[in-house]
Amino acid sequence: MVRLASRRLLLGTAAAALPLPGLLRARGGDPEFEMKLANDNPMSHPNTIRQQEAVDRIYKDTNGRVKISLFPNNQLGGDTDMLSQLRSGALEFMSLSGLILSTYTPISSIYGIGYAFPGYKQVWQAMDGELGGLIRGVIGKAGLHVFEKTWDNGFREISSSTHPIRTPADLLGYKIRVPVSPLWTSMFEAFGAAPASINFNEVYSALQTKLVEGQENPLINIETAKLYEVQKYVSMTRHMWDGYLMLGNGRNFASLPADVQDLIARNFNASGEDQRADCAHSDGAMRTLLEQQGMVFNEPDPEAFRQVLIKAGFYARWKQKYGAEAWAVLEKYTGPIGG
Ligand code: X2X
Repeated sequence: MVRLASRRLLLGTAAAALPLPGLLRARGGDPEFEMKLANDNPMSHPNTIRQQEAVDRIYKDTNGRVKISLFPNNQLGGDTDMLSQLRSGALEFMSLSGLILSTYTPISSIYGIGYAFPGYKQVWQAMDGELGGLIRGVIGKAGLHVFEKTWDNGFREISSSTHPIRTPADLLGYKIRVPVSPLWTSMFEAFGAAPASINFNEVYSALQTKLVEGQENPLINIETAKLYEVQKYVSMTRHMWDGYLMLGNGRNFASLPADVQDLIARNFNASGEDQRADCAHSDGAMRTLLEQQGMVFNEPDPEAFRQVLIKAGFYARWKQKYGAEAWAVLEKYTGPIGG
């Protein structure tokens, strides 16, 4: 322990002066722990960039003792596949939407209820506070490790190849891709649309072949996954917020020495905060880029969509599923929902 700490100090001083690649191998030999981290984000997405930074820091701070290799962009499969790998222990770490994880731990989709959060301030208060704590508690008991800081996915907008979504009526019978999660399907069914559950790694081709007309995602995902090549319109519906939970296989993580666990957690959490900052102000720049690619934007009235969800019994149904207690925790941050 002492030796490691003093090496780290030395490394810190030298690394600050100038980068010395050879120094990373000062310990010599193979890494003591080799693990994998996987995500569903393209190379240029802040998730991939910040996750790479985190694993690089972990490698450096342990003098090469802990090597986590990043597999971005669905290299290890779609989210559903990666989640089974994570659960079995074949994969050690992944970032995943809590809504997709809800096929395993139903409570983890609660933050994605339509039109619940007015903005990021309330989102991060909730996810860093009691709501996030409630979700993380359930996931922890289900055999996964979940790191404290949730990363940002973003507020979601609808893109389309056929027509813009101006009013809820434009969604009637609308063929839209949604991620694999009961909450998403339920919400678009409540709008009267025809949702199809498709993993993100198949979205581009589903749009290209017109299997579906549209999809919904934060602008940063529409841009980095180049969905503008196969979509024309973006309707700024901002219908829900989604985040990425940083997950680990529970058994595997618990078997690591405490100092390694702590170092991994500190680095993932710190990079998560950096990633939030990257995403926070990205919408304006992303919109400009997407407009340059020929996409046409419109701003629908969110209230009209919320009213449809109320009338369809969407909020009442999900309140019952999550339970009044969990719903009350959500409402502490969002104010009354669905009234
Ligand atoms: O699948 C999606 O649409 C994505 C990338 O936003 C999620 O991870 C939920």
